[in-house]
Amino acid sequence: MIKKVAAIAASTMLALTVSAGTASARSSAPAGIQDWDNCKHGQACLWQGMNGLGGMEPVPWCNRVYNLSTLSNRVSALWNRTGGALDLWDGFDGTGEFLGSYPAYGLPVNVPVWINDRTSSVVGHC
Ligand SMILES: [Ca+2]
Repeated sequence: MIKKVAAIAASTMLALTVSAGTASARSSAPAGIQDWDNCKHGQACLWQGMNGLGGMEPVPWCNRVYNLSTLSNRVSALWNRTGGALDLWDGFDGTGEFLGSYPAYGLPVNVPVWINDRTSSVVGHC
């Protein structure tokens, strides 16, 4: 039992180390690129985990309000590869607190800490 706990702790530490390394050196290191690249050009994608890890959900855009289901209150990273800005909202149907807007053809990013796990709907502009 103790060995199992130690192994889990060790693997968690490793995951955190790898994650932090990916965040700081993403532009030059290939690690994690395959996760971001699940999002295709022309899509706006949301991830449950930071650095493009975990469950991904592409969202519709072009003047669409889209309510998240499984990723509601779980979004930690996004990549807007569409031709319009992507707005994040705390509530459903583009209501509640406005959490931020991400420009067209932007970079893959982790959302700021203050909005982590808060997005419940998105509005993709044309
Ligand atoms: Ca929310």
